[in-house]
Amino acid sequence: MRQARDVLARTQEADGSWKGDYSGPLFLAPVYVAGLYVMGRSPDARLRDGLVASMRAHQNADGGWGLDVESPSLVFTTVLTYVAQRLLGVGADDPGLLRARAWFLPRGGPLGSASWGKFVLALLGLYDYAGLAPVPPEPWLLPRALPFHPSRLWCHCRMVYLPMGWLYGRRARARETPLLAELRRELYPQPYADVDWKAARGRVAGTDAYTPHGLLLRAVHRVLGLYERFHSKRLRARALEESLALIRGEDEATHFVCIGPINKVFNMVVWHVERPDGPEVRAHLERLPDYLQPTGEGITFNGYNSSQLWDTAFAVQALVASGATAGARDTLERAGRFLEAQQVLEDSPDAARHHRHPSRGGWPFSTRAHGWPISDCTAEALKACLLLEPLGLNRVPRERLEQAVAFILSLQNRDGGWATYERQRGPHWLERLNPSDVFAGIMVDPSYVECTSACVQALAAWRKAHPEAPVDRAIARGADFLRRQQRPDGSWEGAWGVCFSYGTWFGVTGLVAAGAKASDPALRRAVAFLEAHQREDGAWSETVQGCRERRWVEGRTGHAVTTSWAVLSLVAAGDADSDAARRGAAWLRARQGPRGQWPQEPLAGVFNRTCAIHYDAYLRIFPLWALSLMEAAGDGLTARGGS
Ligand code: LAN
Repeated sequence: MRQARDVLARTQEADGSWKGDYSGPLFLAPVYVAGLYVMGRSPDARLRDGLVASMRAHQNADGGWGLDVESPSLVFTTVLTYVAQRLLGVGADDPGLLRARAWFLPRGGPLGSASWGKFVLALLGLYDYAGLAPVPPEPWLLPRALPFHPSRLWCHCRMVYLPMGWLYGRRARARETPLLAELRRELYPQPYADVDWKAARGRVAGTDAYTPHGLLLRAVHRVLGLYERFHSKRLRARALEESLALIRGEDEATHFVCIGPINKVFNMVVWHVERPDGPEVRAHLERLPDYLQPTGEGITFNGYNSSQLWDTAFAVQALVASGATAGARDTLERAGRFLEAQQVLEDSPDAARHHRHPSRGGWPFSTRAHGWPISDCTAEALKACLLLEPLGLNRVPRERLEQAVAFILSLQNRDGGWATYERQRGPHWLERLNPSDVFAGIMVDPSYVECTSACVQALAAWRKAHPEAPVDRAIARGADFLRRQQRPDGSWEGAWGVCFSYGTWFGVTGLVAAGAKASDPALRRAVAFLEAHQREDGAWSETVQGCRERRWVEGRTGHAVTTSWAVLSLVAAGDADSDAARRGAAWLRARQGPRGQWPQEPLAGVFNRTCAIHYDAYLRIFPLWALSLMEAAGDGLTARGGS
């Protein structure tokens, strides 16, 4: 534990945060490269070499690229990565690219790609707009009260389709170059002029079709296709204007960071088309490096501008659990300053106009500049502050903690749970209109076990410090939601971490925070579930394939992060002295390397059920946390004298 604590202390940034690698998805860097190319720009030599090296490092044995660094090949990412490398100057005769072509040509090339890939290719002039399922900007002009108004979509989804709609409405397209003409010859199994674009609209290769298009979506696409043929120019102009105003609002509210990597690039391209070299383009370019991530293999594009706040809030909780000794005090002090500096202190400008929920008091996932606070990030930060308070290290004043509580309360859904950034706005059936092919659960922001548990825990911690706080009902409703979400086998399915071990950790800790006793049948069922999945060697192990298949899928070896979540769940459920918990802790100790680190293992994060993402700091945080709680619970096996 001392060594693990030293590792955390050593890897803290000067600003008090932990800033781990947040890469993993493989569709982000190619979109970035394509965006730059549309803007007539290219990265400098160092960046170019880093990007190419990283892409090469993640090519699968079959010649393709996966949705993320661990997934099997998709046409979407394979074609985009091929194009990105060509745009970065790699020759068509490059052995890696030859293998890629051999993989994607039999699958139809761009014609088999998931929809976002086709869109990016259309921007480059490598795919005809007639071959896209329509994404017109007009829906933004519909009455807000309609259940399918775009403002009701999950914020990540609507922020991607917002600039897409604008670019689609303008049929924006890169200036033609000889390289693009070559690419049109390289990408397709048939001559470009012979492609049947209308037939290409609904086509998608089996590898890319995770979320099939149902009847409803196909009907909507037919209607939109008709509209596209006969649309009014005036209405289009108004819709473009409205979209641009909302794009500007997003840019300003996020200081040009944008909510995520995709809308960051698309918004930047929008401004390039609207006002080349204008102030918006310059502001966007300045914030681009925020997303770049150097890795052991090269340089890539992160899934967010960072995961700093999230990692820091967890690191504080692990360090406090490990006993805030003199050594950890400085570390915690700096972390406390970081938490203080990242709270969002004001609502975003003209919030209602831009369909934004009030932000004041919340914490974001990354940094304050990002400007989009999240329910569970606020909850974890609040928990961390409340742990720092008795140590004299919390720097957030009482009034601002109250604002955080109010922010959390304002986000509770009618079903008692919490979604991510906003209250649930759209009906569940909206999910049937998901046109992404490769993602699930992108249309609606419903209540999640993780967000709900974190909010319940934070409110319970707040109530402990301030027994008069009016949060009882919110906690009880949250706990009810958690109980309803438990599966018959005793587990909870996680949405943002891999997978049932992650969800179950939140399910258990949420119920316990709300007052569930160790004898509670829900907790007993959860314990039984975890025990049933413990390996011979005492570890637990889950892979992202389990998120895709929605069942427990074991990896080849035990995973320290999975094992930590299981041990943390057992301790919370009152089973710290069980055989299962002891064997789990013993495995964790044996797995720790000589310098206090746990060896790299498969990615532990996920989004939208299919894409894995790297939470670099988890390996430094969760084993320490789990061992600390075991030690505190009196596990005779831990090296007591040494900590
Ligand atoms: C994230 C990162 C943080 C994450 C937690 C706070 C951990 C979670 O508890 C709630 C959901 C949230 C906020 C989350 C949602 C999906 C995100 C934004 C990401 C995984 C980071 C990247 C991903 C985003 C959607 C990637 C871009 C791709 C699209 C499909 C738009």
